Amino acid sequence: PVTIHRGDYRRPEWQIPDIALDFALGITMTRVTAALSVVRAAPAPAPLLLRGDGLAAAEVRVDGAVWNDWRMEGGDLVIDLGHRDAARIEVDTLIDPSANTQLSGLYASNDMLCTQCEAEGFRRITFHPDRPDVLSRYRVRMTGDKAAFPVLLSNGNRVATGEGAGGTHWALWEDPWPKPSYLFALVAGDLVVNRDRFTTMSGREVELGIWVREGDLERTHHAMAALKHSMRWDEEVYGREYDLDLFNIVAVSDFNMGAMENKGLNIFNTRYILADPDTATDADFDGVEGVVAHEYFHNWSGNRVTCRDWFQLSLKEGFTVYRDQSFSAAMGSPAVKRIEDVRLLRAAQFPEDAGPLAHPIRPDSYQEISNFYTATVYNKGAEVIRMMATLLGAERFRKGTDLYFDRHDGEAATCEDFVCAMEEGGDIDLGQFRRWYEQAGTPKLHLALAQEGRDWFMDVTQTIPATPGQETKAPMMIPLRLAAFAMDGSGALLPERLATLTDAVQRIPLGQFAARPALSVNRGFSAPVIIDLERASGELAWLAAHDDDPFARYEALQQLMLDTLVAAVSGKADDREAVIGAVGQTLEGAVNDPAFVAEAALLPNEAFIGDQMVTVDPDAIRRERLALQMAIGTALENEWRAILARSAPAATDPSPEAKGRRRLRGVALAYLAASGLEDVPGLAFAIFSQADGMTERQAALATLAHGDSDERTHALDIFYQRYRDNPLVLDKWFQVQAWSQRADTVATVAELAQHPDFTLTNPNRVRSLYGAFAGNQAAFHQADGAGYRLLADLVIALDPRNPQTAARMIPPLGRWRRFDEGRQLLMKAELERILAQPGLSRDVTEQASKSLM
Ligand code: DPP
Ligand code: ZN
Repeated sequence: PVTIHRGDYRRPEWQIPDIALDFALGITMTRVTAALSVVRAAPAPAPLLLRGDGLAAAEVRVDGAVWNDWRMEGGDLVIDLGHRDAARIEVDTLIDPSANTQLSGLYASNDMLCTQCEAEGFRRITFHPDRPDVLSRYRVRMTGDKAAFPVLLSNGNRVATGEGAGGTHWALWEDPWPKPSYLFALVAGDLVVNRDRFTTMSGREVELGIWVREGDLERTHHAMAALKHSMRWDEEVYGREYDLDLFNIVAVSDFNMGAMENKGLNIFNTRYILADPDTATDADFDGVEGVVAHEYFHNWSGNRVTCRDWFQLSLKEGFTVYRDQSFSAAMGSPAVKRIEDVRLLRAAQFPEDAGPLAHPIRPDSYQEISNFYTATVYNKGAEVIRMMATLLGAERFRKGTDLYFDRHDGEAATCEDFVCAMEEGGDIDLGQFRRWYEQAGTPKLHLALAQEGRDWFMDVTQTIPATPGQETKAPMMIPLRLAAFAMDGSGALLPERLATLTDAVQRIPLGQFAARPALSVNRGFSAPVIIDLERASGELAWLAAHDDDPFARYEALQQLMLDTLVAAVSGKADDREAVIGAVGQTLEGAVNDPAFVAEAALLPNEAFIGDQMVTVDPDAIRRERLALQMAIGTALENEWRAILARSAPAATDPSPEAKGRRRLRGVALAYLAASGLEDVPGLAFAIFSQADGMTERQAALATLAHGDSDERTHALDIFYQRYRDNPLVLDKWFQVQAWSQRADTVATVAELAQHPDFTLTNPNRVRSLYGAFAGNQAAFHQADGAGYRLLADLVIALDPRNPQTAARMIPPLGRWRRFDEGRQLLMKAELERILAQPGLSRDVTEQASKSLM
């Protein structure tokens, strides 16, 4: 496999100001005629290199005449244009969308044709440089059977339509904004539309459309509301206005990613568009809102200012995730949103940063760019933007983003360009801060309180673990929000301040106190680091009850739970009573802030407990976590029952308060179930049957799925019968079973893989079963290796069909170093078995071979 290096970047030798594409559409055969106006951009006479993947060129025409000076190099088309400085190149390609199981390029989903071009799918449609620093104006003509494809969509504005021969019709679309090929999109199908309008801040009338299959229309209203809120928010917070008369979204069932920000024609996984209270949980609703916003925000952070090369991916993704996180925080509860974001970071990114696939948010090399759409590039990338926003403050950060957008509008930019704009706009030196772009690994801050007379200090030692290719690291610039409290209740001894760490070892003065204060650090999770600070359980419990920063209260309680669980797992004395007391105290806020209480009362998940240990012991973690859950469930039984006794809010009530109450009811039910009380299956089944919406229904079903009651079987049957024709809900049926804490879950997952409704053709279905299973630590790491075998079998079966989705299933196997020797051997053997398959994709080869290193 060829490794591509960031340092090898060269400017394109040819630019392509204009492209005309003509599609004669058919499910099994589509003819694409591409006309590229090319202009030499470098002085030296270089041939024109057009990338192709699985394409054949029958004929090349230059300025209207047949041209013979071309050759194929691998899949690429190389045209020698001699000393010409400009030319019009025409090439025809024939593609079969129905055979495109990779879901990259032009493919068929149900009876619809659609595209996915990021990162390198455009070369599967026609020959093209297919690099993001070649920007063109597109003119797209599509012709297709009117009955099969009544709706014909592409980027930009529809400028003409007409009827053709033999029951065909055509549409001509023009996108006035130059864009890279990865933002090209086309959709043809039998679709219905939810129409709306939006008036931008300067008075532009924009026609909005969400296109779905007949029958799905009623489930598009939440997405539409989210779109309009996003458009307004981007105007108000970033001064960014929409720039076309049309904004279309299409929902597609078979989709590798969550969604795609194609200019003026976003294409979405149905999962992030369709939602109503009967079929979608509150979390699903939030997912729709967040992803609609994310893709919309890309119109500026990604489309108007795009990436120079794929090493800069975090330029658009990290920034856009930060933007969608801020948006969702503003739409709901900022504290709860921050907790959710941090939980995701710790679940997905910290393990990546600590494993064989660790890479900086701006990687230095790759073999297959699809493998770098990672939690590091996206979520750590967002944390890096957030730290700059923290260092600059809101006003100067806005100056920085204004400068960035103004200076680079219409350009393909770099992460360095972004940092420069922050430095100039924010009037700050970010020299050392740039290491966040260069160094992988999660920094660890070892903290200790020190005292000299009445003066107190915080001594900080910063270390960053070695990661592949980076043995030694230099200290990072880290913004750390902190405060200190007197535990006697006399209040804040040190009101919140921002300390900026720059050195490996550093002493931060805190002020003068009579006694040791309770330290509240990394408030709001101001930096994506691991804090190592010895604190007594009494101090943590005090902070969990009294800290004035909600995130810090959550953290204190989580730390208390973690300390207790880690002690129990290692057979040391634990402080269960302190945890029960602190959870009980937290529950006193259940009425006023149910959403926060629900988050805070949840025990850390099994994987995160494992991350605290030298060697992960999945069975002991499962056992001790269940034991603690049972103890909390039993000790606070009355409180949990009281929460459930209050009437449930109507499922149609989307207010943060109602969402919080539903969430807390789910947590209460889970605690009662863990306590093993006899009436709980009946209670869960009653909630399941009487629920007027999916949030409660799924929570009850998931709780039942852990047990072995008759109610479990019954509820699973009812759920299946009721929703078997709704693929997104059926995904949940697979998912709750794969999440189950039952001892036979590996066998169940193997059985479900043979279920008539399981299919490898739909990525959502694959993720709902195997993705959920790989996240079920005790089941996946079953000591006999059956879980590993199951996942490896999937990768091997899926790779020939869909390498992108197959490769995403590898990282759980790559965590072998964290486990005992027996499991290590079993995990490595499966990685080796995968690598031994003939004809393995570049995607899976890269992930599996790096995972073994
Ligand atoms: N679909 C991906 C995203 O929006 C790729 N751009 O993040
Ligand atoms: Zn994105």
